[in-house]
Amino acid sequence: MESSIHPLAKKTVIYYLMTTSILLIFMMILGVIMLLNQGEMIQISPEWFYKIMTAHGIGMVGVAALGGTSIMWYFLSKYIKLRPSIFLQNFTLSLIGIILIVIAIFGFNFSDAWTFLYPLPAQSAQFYGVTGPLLFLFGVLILGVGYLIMYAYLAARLIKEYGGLGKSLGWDYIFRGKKGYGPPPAVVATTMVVITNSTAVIAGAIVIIGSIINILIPAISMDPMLAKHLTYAFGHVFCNATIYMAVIAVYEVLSHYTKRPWKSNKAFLIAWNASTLFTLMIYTHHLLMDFAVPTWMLIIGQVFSYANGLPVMVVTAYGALMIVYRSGIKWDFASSLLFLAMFGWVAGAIPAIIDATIVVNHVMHNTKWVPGHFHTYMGMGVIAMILGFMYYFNKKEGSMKHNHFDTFSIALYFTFFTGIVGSFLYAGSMSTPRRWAVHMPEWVLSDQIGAISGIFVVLATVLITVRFFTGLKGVGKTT
Ligand code: HEM
Ligand SMILES: [Cu+2]
Repeated sequence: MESSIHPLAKKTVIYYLMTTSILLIFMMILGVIMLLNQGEMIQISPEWFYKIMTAHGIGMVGVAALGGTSIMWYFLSKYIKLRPSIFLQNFTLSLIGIILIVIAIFGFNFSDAWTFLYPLPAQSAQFYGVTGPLLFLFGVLILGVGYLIMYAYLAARLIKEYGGLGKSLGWDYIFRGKKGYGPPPAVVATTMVVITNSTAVIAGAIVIIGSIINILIPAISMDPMLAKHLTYAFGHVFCNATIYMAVIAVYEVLSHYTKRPWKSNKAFLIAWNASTLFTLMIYTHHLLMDFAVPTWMLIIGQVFSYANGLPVMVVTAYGALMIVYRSGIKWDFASSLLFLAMFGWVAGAIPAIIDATIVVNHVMHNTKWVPGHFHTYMGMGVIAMILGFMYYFNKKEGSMKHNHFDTFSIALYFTFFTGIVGSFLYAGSMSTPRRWAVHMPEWVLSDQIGAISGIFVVLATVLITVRFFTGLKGVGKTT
């Protein structure tokens, strides 16, 4: 059953991981620069701050998506024969998208944040010219098209192999009383991501095309409220989907290490089905401040935000504890990173649940509390899973072995990432607004603590990345 991965797909995994890790380091440096500026340790102009913030936001989402995709493809290949050219085309279109985005930001001053909320791009087009917003929007569109093609292909493959997406989500076991275990977790998770993220990317494509038309022909405009709905239906779900792709590594790697299969029992299948549905429903928590949105919609946003990730998180955390319990598992770089990552994910959900409460949201939203939450689940969850997968890949496909150096860099990463998110959450609880280039004197200390922690996180990530690149030499022999 082991690695039936096509040699070209294996090479492509390497392209994905190399791009992910290098981009990650650059984006982290941009994050540190923002904190150094907010902490008054360096001074950059507000124009530069917002360019950097835009690049960091979209770049990090891209990093998580590329890393997550490589995990999904690598493990899904164990169960279904996949055509590597599709995997490679997604990489190519992503790369083209990234290049256009970089040119838009640093060449043409696009700085409307990665959420490109309509009508901001049209307004800044009047200021800096249409090239920046158009390049940026086309960049994101091309990237989205790459994902859409990949998801359409995966959907077709899942339907062919399992007889339908309902079947690959285990409906036979949930609704028709079929006995035994459902499809492998990698298949269930991929189905969930295909359904939710295709929807998200289509919503994103509609609003991006609308925005592009509006920039070219200002007489044709969109309803800003509708545009905001579509934008967050895209942004929220796209970010969320990265973790549902990356978590496949937790299932596969922990079961490989413990030599116990991670089976899709009924609770597991119900959880994934529930999260599929909820993920699509809850983006309205980004609109809790918009009084024009009908109350029932906001209540759905609130109630299901509590429930959203919980089912999958609970079955995953519980499953991981059970599979590890008395298994005599050998803890090394991959198994420990993936185990820790799961708790980063759980920890990151707690501040989100607090913030999703409407009354709290009115105070906390748009404060640093929000970056505090998503940096926890992205940085210590998704990214840690991707780093864990990088080690696993080199160990499984090459000959890399854990050493004390790895223990050190992993500890460094988690310790100081806790410092970053701690400083964000603390700043948020003092009502420090997010997305402000310049901070009041009473907020500066938390920024400085964040910046110093950030420098150590960059260092840890550089160490891990260097290990990854040197470990790849061993993989070269087998590809
Ligand atoms: C060394 C690590 C990092 C540092 C120092 C850092 C720092 C920052 C800072 C200072 C901001 C702006 C906060 C504000 O609104 O005032 C920010 C925003 C953001 N970061 Fe990070 N970050 C790091 C890692 C990450 C990672 C790993 C991810 C995701 C994978 C990420 C995703 C984002 C996103 C999506 C935003 C929002 C941008 C926006 O508001 O438009 N960051 N980060
Ligand atoms: Cu959201």
